[in-house]
Order: sequence, then structure tokens, then C-alpha cells
Amino acid sequence: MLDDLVISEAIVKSFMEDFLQSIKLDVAIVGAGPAGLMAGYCLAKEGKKVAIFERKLSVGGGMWGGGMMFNKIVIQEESKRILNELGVRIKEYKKGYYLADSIEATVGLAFQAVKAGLKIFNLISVEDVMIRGEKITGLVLNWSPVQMAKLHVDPLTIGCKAAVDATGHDSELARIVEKKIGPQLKTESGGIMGEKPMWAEVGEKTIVNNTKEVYPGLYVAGMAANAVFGGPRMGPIFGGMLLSGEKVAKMILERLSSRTPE
Ligand code: 48H
Repeated sequence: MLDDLVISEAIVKSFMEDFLQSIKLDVAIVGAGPAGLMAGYCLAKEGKKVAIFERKLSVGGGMWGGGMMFNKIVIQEESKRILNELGVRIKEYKKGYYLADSIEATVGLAFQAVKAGLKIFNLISVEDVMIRGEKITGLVLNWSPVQMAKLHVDPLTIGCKAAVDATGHDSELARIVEKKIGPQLKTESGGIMGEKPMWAEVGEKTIVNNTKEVYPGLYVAGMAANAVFGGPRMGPIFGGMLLSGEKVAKMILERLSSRTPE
């Protein structure tokens, strides 16, 4: 016989345990698109305490929709090995161009990341940051439905040693920092440089170069990296997002293992 109250109790208790476990994180990632999920996968594999906060009900960001809702994605030679590792099937289209099913790529990445130990909190929006001693030390969270309904409900906070802005084109975390403390980002202008017009070849290269620490304790990955540092968009090619997620994880792992983590 099933007891409805046991079902409710199981869900609430288990969620609270997960949330309490995430009050102090090694790494907090904002945005569960391909870059954020890849970063979370790589960090979790290395045993870091890492969680993603995602505004929407679903994870995957812009990867589900392929190009203009044709649900295929293209990846290039350099990122083939990542989809192979995740167990996502790819097919060569022409030399240097590989195709994957966007649904398979999205669920494959999310599944492997969660299995590796990444905790994903969906339906939570990051609306502010905590800064202490000129360093990001935490994130300010609220339920997305609270924001959507414009309810006057105060947020909660979590702490982290490093935060990743993987919020895509809007680069929301970097934008919040710029708005709150002025143009103190590690960009040419100190502010957000803005995304440039479509150019896959350049966009895919710069996205990896632009994956950096943009303010002490705050890293940008994926589309947010090009938005912040002024690189072009690249359309429905997703290798750069995966490589950017992998790079940001590597940079953070090095920082966390160094003797004087800032
Ligand atoms: C919680 C938030 C918040 C917030 C946003 O857009 P994404 O898929 O981002 P990337 O960088 O992993 O991938 C970019 C890719 O999807 C893309 O758009 C490409 C390749 N475009 C090329 C082109 O030419 O257009 O995912 C970002 C995620 C989304 O799921 C948002 O809901 C989430 O971040 N998010 N979550 N709190 N404040 N802001």
C-alpha cells in the first residue's frame, strides 16, 4: 500500500539534504547549458563539491534546439573526443565536420555529469553575488517562479570558492558584478565588451581563449565568455561550448589545488 505522506516526506527530506550539502561549495556554476554542464562534469569527476543553479525547468540551455529548431548540432575535430567520452554518437558529415543529435548530446552530457557527482538545482535563478575583500564568495538565489511572478520574497545565499558564469549570451553574473561595483572586470574596458556578429571560425577559437577569470573568484565560460570579452557568436556549432566548459574546470582545479587559493 502506498502512503501519499511518505512520498511527500521522502521528496522534501531528500531535497533539503541536497540543498544543505550545497550551502558551502567548492564551485558554484550558474546556467546548465552545454558549457556549464561540461564544467560541472569535469569538476565532479575530480571530486569537487560542485552544483549548478539553473533558472529553467529543463537543463541543456540552447543545445536542444540545434540550428533554428532543426535538432542536430555540428561539432569539430577538437571536440570529437568529448562526445566519444560521454557516449554520444557522432557521424562524420564532411572532413572536419561532425553531426550529433541535439537531444542525445544534451541528455548524454547531463546524465554523465549527474552520474559523476554534479548536483543540479533547476528552477533556481541567481540574482546577485556576495563580494568580500574584492572577491566573489557566494551567490544569491531565489526560486525562478518568485522572479516570474514578481513576488517580493527575499533570497537565500550559498558560499563558493569559485563561481562560473555560464549563463550564455546574457552573461548575467558578470553583468551583475559590473552593475553593482562598476567597471572592474578584467576586460579591456573594465566592463562587458559585448558579443560580435556571427563568425563560426573565429567565434569557436575565441570562446576558448576568452574562458577566463573575469573578476577574482568569477570565471566566464561558454557564450558568456565571448559576450564579456567581445568575441563573435558562432551559430549551432557546439564544440567550443564543451571545450570552454572543460577549460574553465581545469583552470579552477589548478587554482583550488594551488597553495594560496585567492
Ligand atoms: C540561473 C541562468 C541565469 C541565472 C541564465 O545559453 P546556454 O546554452 O549557454 P552556453 O554558453 O552553455 O551555450 C551557448 C549555446 O547554447 C548558444 O546559445 C550558442 C552556441 N549560440 C550561438 C549563436 O550564434 O547564437 O545556457 C545558459 C543557461 C540557460 O539554461 C539559462 O536558463 C541559464 O543559463 N541562466 N540560470 N540564474 N541568472 N541566467
